[in-house]
Amino acid sequence: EPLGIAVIGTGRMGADHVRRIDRVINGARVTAVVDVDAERAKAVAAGVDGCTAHTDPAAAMAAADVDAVLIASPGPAHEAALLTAFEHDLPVLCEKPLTPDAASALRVMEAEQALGHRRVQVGFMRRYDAEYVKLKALLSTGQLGRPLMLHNRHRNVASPPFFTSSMLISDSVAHEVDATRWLLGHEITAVTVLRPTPSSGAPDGLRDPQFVVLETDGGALSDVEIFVNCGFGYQVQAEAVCERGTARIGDGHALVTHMAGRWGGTVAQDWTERFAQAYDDEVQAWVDATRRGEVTGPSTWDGYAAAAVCEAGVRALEDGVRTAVDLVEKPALYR
Ligand code: NAD
Ligand code: ISE
Repeated sequence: EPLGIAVIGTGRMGADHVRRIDRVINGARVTAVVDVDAERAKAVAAGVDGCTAHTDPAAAMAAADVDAVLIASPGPAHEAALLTAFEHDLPVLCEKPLTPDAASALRVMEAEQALGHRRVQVGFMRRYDAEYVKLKALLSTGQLGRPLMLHNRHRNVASPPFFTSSMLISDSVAHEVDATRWLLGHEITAVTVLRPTPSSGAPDGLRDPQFVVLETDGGALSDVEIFVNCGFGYQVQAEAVCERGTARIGDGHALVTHMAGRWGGTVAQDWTERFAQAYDDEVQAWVDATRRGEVTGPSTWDGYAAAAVCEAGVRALEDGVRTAVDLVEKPALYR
């Protein structure tokens, strides 16, 4: 029997995950979709055999053919959907961010602990990207020595109209926060945000780009250039500088052409293109683990830690000073 999944939120990511579950991955089918926009939910459901459309997440989660939940609504709606999923003791794949701030992430972590078992995989899909996986594997061998610094670049073509200066941190740099914690195996202890004069290509009032410096409890530094209106493409790069060498990913050199006196290649235009394989592998890994009765991948603890670092980052952006990150002690469930 394939796993019956309810997808909550059928916007850009949600609709793409519905397509992925329906056509790309094995062992699951979409049995329900939910959106506050009833017409959008109906339109997406119409394309999938046996899929019902809802406007209330609770109604979908109560349906007999729903075994698991994929949350792809906006971040502020995640907490309510997660708590409802816990009431039904359903496994969840929750798009990043787990929740928009540390207090709400803590409430989710406490509710999961009250269940007594892990139920959540957080959608930090870079952990499934082939290049990131290679970098992590190389660092783990110890051949390069201890990582000293990580340099990250994260560029989007253009930000959506609702994007605020703090979202550059909480929505975008959230990925580098998780990637840094995962690649280095360190917790982040402090955040500084430097703010160059905004690009004239950014919407009025948006602090874009920003330069973020993360300090870790292992004594490493991770810096992030976040530039969400770079205009030319979607680029995510990372370079680890270690005691005996460096390793770098994201140059996009898979195909290089030479023609008419020039050489070059193409730049991806958005995340659905750059991370297509990562999303497919992420959702397949979640379905496979769920069918085995296991929970793998980024945990609620990882979602909470990222939320706490991003919250400190937003304060650092506003105040212009280095801001320490205060994490609660890691609960036994996540050790
Ligand atoms: P979107 O605005 O395109 O879609 C969100 C959808 O959710 C809309 O259709 C909206 O009507 C619906 N919605 C709003 N409130 C709801 C609620 N309470 N219950 C049900 N539906 C609700 O946004 P998106 O770009 O698809 O982002 C969705 C999530 O995916 C966010 O958490 C975002 O951070 C995340 N995301 C992740 C990646 C990634 O690379 N992993 C990329 C983009 C977005
Ligand atoms: C978006 O929500 C994502 O998660 C993308 O991966 C990221 O590149 C973008 O900046 C975010 O807004």
